[in-house]
Amino acid sequence: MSDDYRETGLTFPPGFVIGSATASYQIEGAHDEDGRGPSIWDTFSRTPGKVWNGDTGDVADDHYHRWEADLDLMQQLGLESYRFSIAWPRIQPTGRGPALAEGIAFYSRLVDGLLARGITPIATLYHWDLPQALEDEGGWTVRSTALAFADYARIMGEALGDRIAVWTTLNEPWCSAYLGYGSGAHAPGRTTALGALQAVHHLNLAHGLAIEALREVVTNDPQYSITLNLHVLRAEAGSGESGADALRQIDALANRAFTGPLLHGAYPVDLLADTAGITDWSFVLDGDLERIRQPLDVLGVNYYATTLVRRWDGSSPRLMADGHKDMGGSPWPGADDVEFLPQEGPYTAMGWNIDPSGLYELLLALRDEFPEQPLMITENGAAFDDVVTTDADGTPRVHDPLRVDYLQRHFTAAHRAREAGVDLRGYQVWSLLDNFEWGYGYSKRFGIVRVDYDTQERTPKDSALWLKRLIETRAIPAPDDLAG
Ligand code: IFM
Repeated sequence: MSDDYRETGLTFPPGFVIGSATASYQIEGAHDEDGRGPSIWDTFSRTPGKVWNGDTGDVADDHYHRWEADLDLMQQLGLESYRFSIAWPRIQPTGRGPALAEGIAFYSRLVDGLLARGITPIATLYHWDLPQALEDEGGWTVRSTALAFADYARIMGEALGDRIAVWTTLNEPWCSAYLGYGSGAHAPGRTTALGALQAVHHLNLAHGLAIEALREVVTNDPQYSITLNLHVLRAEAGSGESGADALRQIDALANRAFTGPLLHGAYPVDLLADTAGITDWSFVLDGDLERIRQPLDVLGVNYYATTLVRRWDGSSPRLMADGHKDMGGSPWPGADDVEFLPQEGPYTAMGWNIDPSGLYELLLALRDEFPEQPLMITENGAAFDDVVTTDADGTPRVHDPLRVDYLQRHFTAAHRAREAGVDLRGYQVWSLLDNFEWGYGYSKRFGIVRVDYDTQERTPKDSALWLKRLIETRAIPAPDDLAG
């Protein structure tokens, strides 16, 4: 077994679903077509200074118009599954009221197209594009947004609930709550500790209510899930008890604020104590915790990098290398005395450290805490500064050895976790297409397929051909073993 996780030939059994993922605002474009209402990301990206280069999702990858060719591309790459998200404001422009037929028709065609190509549809109901009208009423800081989300989930269950294989309620509620309402790095860009914690609870509640609504209306036998970006935390070597306590505090905010209510039916006692100066959590009403704790057929796990912490003693400026854009507020309510330390490289173009052992550790930790809980990697991938070259015959190529290496090492970690007894059901690479990377606009390319934003031309990168080879052979290929 190699220590660097660069193994080849390890095989994944049939039934381990390998595919790729995207999200609506990041790829669709067509921001004002067919009745789509504005989302918080339309507003945020139009606000000067919020997104690099002033980029918006107005056009993005123009997937709304090119969906059919994109499905063909997925088929050519041999994807077994496609994880996409539904834009709530395409269905309900203000987040309430009757569904727009055009919005439903778009996703219905997409799902039919996937099924016709033998690709399993994994649908996420919320990947951050909240209807702006709901934000104007308080967004995720208020309970009514969770209730509205349940209505929207019901609409989608009625429309697609005969065909979706896996329903994911929320993508990374950590980001929605703490970056959206705490640090201000994400839409809606609000910056209060209380708002962030209210959002945590209302997102958790929205998840529970949505699953209840879906269960009432779907007619097939889907799997229900939520996707979390659980943080793999490490305390600085030698930081002793204070480092361990900093880790515990961040673990409560980052991880257990979600896994606690979702899987144990309670918020962690230490989270409530750590945040007592901000709130008494009286927005958690009787019955909420029962509704949040829904049996999950599969827990979605997104993993990119690790996080290194220690207690800040105030003797020098506080280090905040937590991998998120600094937009003034804090994504860590009540943890102003925790430092986030730079980590050993190598790094991706996001500045995130590459460490496949973190994925392995995370999967094993989940197995230990939730032994009966099946898992799926719903995102893993990397942004790099790709270079386009041209073959002698004029064919464009993107040789992206760093991304291939990243994937090889993380697939190895996933394989090792399975060997160690983790019930890991699949792996969705982030992302199928280069796309709108939130506060960084189009400057960061995560795709295994290059998108030329001037022409919308798609070019599968070497990483896409490597993934295709993996799916064809079921074995981790050598880095230069690319499908033709
Ligand atoms: O692009 C995002 C995605 O929308 C959510 N998870 C992390 C990705 C990379 O930052």
